[in-house]
Amino acid sequence: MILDGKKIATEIRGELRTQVEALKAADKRVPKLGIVIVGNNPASETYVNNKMKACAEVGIEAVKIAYPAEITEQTLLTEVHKLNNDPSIDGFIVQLPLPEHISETTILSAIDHRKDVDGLTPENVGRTVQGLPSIISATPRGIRELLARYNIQTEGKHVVVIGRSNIVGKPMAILLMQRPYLSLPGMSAASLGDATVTICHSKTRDLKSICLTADIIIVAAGSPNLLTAEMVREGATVIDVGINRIDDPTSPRGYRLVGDVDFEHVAPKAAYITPVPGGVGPMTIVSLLQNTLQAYQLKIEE
Ligand code: NAD
Ligand code: L34
Repeated sequence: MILDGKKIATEIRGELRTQVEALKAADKRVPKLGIVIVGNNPASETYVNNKMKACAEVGIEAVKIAYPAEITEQTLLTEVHKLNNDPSIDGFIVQLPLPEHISETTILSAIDHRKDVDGLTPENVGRTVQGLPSIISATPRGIRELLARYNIQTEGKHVVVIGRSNIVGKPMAILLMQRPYLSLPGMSAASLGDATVTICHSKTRDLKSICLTADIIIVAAGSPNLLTAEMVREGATVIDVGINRIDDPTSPRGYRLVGDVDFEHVAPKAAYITPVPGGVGPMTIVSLLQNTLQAYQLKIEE
């Protein structure tokens, strides 16, 4: 069965829209998101445009703050401080990757954790690890929501996460191994967590044997066809996070998108599988909107 992230994300946007409408009806201001983008990476531009569109649909105000690739780290830091101190902004993100001469750690660490709607600051990551209320990074939050909405339980399951990035692999593994007391506003009630998690990466030996013992495989490596049919147990659930552009002169854009999974051969064996596009990507975007509403609600409670 296909896990239809596009459809679920549309449903959640509908729910968010209702919540924003209720704010308007009560004469409250609407949440406002800032999106910082540096340079002109075409993939980043697509993602940021998708984020702006989703905000508009839901009624969240969004501002795009674009800088040329040559911006210095110091100037970008000043911009981050401005957004931290701007009372009209509830949350903001700095779209990654940044140009080589700018340290992602330096920039992300400078974001006020209360406005860190990407959940990437050390404060939010640390709070997530300790099971404290936190803002959770959009992609892991979206994957958890997708599993929850399809009623896929994780308790006692063996989950294999391929990839150890700060944005996907690490926080995903933490969320799924956690005791499920961490319930967030807007989250489904389904008990998610309590899994036995194995994290694999580029130095892992015998990935195939490890994957064959998995009930759920989450692949976030950025490598087309990394997960093939002989690595997947019959009846497993497969979540494909990878987004890879493959040249394709027959396609109007000149490329097509594929994930990290050999979808054609894996899908017949999998109980559930996400497609690319239309799987995890749209869930990432809607999770950012949920995080923005969460930051807004916490701010007005202060
Ligand atoms: P990354 O690109 O920073 O790092 C890749 C990770 O995969 C590393 O930890 C590496 O150890 C591991 N890896 C690479 N090759 C491997 C192999 N052969 N075997 C085992 N492990 C291997 O990670 P990222 O930023 O999480 O991105 C991963 C992919 O997910 C990219 O394609 C990215 O575009 C995509 N992505 C998609 C979304 C979404 O919403 N759909 C969100 C974030 C990232
Ligand atoms: N700071 N940087 C920060 N936060 C993030 O959460 C991201 N990410 C990743 C890259 N850098 C980031 C995203 O937003 C990847 N990512 C992302 C967002 C949206 C989509 C994919 C990745 C998406 O919309 N995917 C569509 C297809 C898009 C297309 O046509 O290219 C899908 O259906 O998968």
